[in-house]
Amino acid sequence: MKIEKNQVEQHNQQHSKQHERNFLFLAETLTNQGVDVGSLLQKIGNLQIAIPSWALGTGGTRFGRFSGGGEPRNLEEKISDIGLLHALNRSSGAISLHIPWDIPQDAEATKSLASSYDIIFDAVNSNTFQDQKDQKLSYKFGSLAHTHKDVRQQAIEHNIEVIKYGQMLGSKATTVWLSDGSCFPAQQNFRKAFQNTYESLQSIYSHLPHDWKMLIEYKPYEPNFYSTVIQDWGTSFLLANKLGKQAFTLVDLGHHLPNTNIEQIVATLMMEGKLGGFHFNDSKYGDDDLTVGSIKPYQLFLIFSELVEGMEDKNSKNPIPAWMIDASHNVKDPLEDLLQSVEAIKIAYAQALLIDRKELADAQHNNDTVKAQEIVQNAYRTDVRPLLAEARRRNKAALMPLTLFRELKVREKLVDERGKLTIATGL
Ligand code: AFD
Ligand code: MN
Ligand code: MN
Repeated sequence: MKIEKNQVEQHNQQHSKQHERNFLFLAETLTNQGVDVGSLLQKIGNLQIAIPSWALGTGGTRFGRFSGGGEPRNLEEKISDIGLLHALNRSSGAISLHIPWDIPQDAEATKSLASSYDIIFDAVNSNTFQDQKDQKLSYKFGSLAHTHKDVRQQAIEHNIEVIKYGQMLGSKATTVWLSDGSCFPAQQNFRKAFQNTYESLQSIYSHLPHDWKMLIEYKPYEPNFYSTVIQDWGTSFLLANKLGKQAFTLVDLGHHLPNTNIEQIVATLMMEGKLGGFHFNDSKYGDDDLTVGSIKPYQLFLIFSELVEGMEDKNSKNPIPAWMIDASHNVKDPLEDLLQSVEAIKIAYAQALLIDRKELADAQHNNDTVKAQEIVQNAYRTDVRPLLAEARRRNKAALMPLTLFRELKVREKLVDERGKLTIATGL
């Protein structure tokens, strides 16, 4: 199924009256506050968020998985699903592949299919947290950190292969997330595990094309419960610094222990020019992978406040991070969930753009705590949704993507096309 331009236009016409009223009112209020609404709309409209290929099917837990129907059965259908999202919001113009789940059979054909939907290839992801059917050695006790050299070598070669697939498709980064660690005290020698990981990453890094980045994720626990080799941002940052200019830390919002001050991590990494990528999701307990902004929207906004400060800093050496959603949908329709996540990201971004940086800097300098809070909360409490809708309208996307998704009965049509019992690869 494909969403046609005239279906979007028709929807926009139908809803334009109400939208214009909302937008004009907000635009006037913001203009009176000294905000340049034109440039704000441009920034909001330009932000693209990559969709991971593994988030298009129903996710599950170790207790089970309840498939929703019409899930994409192969890479082509995953690309076409993202094409649907992108047609609706013009903000999801990139896909992130997980190898070996998404090995392209014919890279040129895959590339041209994606570009027919205006989609490019974001970071490629390796998988050494599972054993594949035809795999010689097991990753049960780790991959890049494994005690045995031949296992480490196998994992290194897999990562190099992932980069090769990415090159064929025009990706510019590879993301390494390791499940390596231990479940019990004394199971693993921390120093050796770290050193092995570092040396393995060095081998992979030496195969990185010169215009590529290596993004290193960290995670405090799961699937290993006692220790994780790259447990926190400090360890990832340490590795990235040791590896070199092309290595960066990737922040996944779900990969922190409760109450961690993620916005402060973001600020520090950006200051050091080492924030390479971002995985958005939300979480109550751990790596819950819930819809972005569904649990802690204020935290998301504060994180965006730091991201905006980092991005708008003219002296910053940090590249613009690779934005991606890394979520899992257990009860919602994955496409609807992703539309909600993109919307939440853009809301937080727009609100962060509204913060009066100069006033805030003054309040901070004068230790005026009350004023500093007022400034950021004033931005946070602004209903920016008409700005998002207007930015979409200007990009020829739908005023209300989720409403149009339902009006067009997209899921019903996908179930008709693909069947009820399809299952997408992923977790
Ligand atoms: C993990 C990580 C990582 C990985 C993904 C696999 O967040 O991004 O690639 O899940 O599905 O928890
Ligand atoms: Mn992630
Ligand atoms: Mn995760």
